[in-house]
Amino acid sequence: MRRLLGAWRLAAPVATLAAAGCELPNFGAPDPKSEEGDSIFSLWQGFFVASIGVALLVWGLILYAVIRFRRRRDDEMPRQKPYNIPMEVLYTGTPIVAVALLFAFSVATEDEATDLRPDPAERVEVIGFQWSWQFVYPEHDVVVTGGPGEPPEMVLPVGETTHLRLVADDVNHAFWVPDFLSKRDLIPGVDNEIPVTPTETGTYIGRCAEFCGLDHWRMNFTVRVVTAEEYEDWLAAQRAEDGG
Ligand SMILES: [Cu+2]
Repeated sequence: MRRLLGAWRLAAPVATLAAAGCELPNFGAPDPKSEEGDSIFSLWQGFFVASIGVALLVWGLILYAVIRFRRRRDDEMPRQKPYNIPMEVLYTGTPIVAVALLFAFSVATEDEATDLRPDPAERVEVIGFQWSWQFVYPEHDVVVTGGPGEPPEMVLPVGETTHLRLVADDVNHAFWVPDFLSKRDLIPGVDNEIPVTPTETGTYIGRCAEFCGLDHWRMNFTVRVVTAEEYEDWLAAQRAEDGG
């Protein structure tokens, strides 16, 4: 799988060269702000380039058939050829190969983007409830709790891998930070955990992406990515606030 992924990475520059030296566009995706998002972003670009290739091939063949085999005289009956085995093998085999390749790249990317390390720098427990979030930092005795319409803020250190353990308190929710390009459900009774390694400081919007009841739309939060120093300061301030 890793080797396949390497081939995929190689495919991107090749496609770039083909596009006359200009960089591949985002194709509608936001610029990824995490390492996990980077690999998903490459997959998205690869899929888009592949789909453009397929579209050009299909439209080209349609256009060719329409022009080449058009009726030229009123009384003319086109040649009716029932079988063309090589052609049938080709148009059955090509989509199967294309789908298998896209599937393999998807699995490889998913493996990479969801790989849980044995020793993450930080761990945060994310608890979703109707209709907000609670972020628990078990190693630092820090708890951040939001309420409907009062989006809580998760603070993460830049460049470090944090494991987010996703726990649902009542019904299904989904943890989604669009700029990280990844999303995972919170399901009661299911242990879900995702890694996130933010690559840029800043504040990012987060949402619940699973319709979880009447006030689902108010279930927002923010993720603030800060430097290691700011992170320590924030933890200390939170602890002081909780203690007092
Ligand atoms: Cu929800």
